[in-house]
Amino acid sequence: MTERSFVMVKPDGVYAGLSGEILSRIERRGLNVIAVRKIIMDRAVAEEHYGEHRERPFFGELVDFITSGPVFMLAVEGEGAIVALRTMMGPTNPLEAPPGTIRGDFALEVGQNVIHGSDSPESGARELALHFPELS
Ligand code: D4T
Repeated sequence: MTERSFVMVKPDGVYAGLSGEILSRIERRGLNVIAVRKIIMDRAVAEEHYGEHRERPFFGELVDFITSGPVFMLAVEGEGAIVALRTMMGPTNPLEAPPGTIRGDFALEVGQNVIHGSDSPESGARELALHFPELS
């Protein structure tokens, strides 16, 4: 089934110069990148994006981190895009991520794990409406 995902290279990944590498991996997988934007995310938008984690102890640090520098945001579409991207990213904790995955190749810490990708079609729709409203 054709799905849409919101993907974001986080500030650590942008700082490390990984935006092009990650865009390239997504394109070479055969997924369709339908929009891109590089911005520093507003704090209010970041709090909305991570709303499900509002009560978690790491919420403040998470929002501080994601607004600490530019992020490279992508709207991605394709067959099974959600699962395809999640498997390319690897698990949230990079120490559990196998080599060949983005986190397994480029990250070590859960708090600086280089990339975000929507975890379900519903999250994809919510996150794309938040960050790429022009696609709605
Ligand atoms: P994102 O949303 O960034 O793609 O991450 P995941 O979907 O893989 O993981 P998540 O929603 O469980 O976590 C969101 C974000 O919070 C950071 N985090 C997470 C953290 O700093 N400490 C923690 O203990 C956890 C669980 C990492 C990703």
